Amino acid sequence: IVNGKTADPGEYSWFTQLFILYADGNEQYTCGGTLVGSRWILTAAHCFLEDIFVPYAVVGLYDSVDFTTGFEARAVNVYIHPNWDASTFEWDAALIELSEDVRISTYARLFGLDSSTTGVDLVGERSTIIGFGDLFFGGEGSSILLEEDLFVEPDSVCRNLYDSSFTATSMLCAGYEPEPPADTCQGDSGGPLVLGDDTGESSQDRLQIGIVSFGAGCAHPDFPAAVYTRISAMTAWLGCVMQRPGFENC
Ligand code: 4AZ
Repeated sequence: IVNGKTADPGEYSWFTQLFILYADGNEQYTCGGTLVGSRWILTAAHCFLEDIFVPYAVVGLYDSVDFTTGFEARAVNVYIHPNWDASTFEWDAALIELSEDVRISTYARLFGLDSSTTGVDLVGERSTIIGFGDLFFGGEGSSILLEEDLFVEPDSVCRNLYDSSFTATSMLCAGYEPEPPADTCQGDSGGPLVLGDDTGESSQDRLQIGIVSFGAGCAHPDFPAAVYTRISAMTAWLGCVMQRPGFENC
């Protein structure tokens, strides 16, 4: 997160960090996610683009080197959205199945998803981004969980910035006010765009409306908005996978 502020411990208890093992043996935390079922983590499909393996997830992580607040669980399966297209980034969503149910605590809780039918107008709503991603383009990640507020923008804003790369069916546009320019950055992918800001209702009552997907640079002055996966377009697939894991036709 660029220009973010430090979250409070337990404030984003459904926030999950994925630990990724590369084929060369390197281990890194490269993507965020959210706990959306007792043993299900929602993240971005593009987190699996490289030759990688996700050995485990830590739910409720606040400090990247201190796992005591988090619940660590092994990943056993990854379900990629069937319409995911790696060349266009359409339908950028994946569900990770954990080997066990997450033990719910002050720091690890379930998160609600936007289950409204597609078409509910979110434009102009305040929203929140959260993550351990880079502090500036080409920089390093944060060791403490950061958050910042954005606005949901009209689709036309991202169409103007990203041309035909933005398709509103599976994508949502969210942007920042110029000062200070907050944005998601590398390493925040797979994390949530949350409806509402932290001045309103408690984060436990809030809903996830997007997944960090792509953008040009990070808080670049020419690109004041980035692209998020539209959760309301995924409702049927999410319900199907979590209710019938392994079913071929979700
Ligand atoms: C990334 O590389 C990334 N500012 C994610 C989001 C944005 C840029 C890059 C949007 O994961």
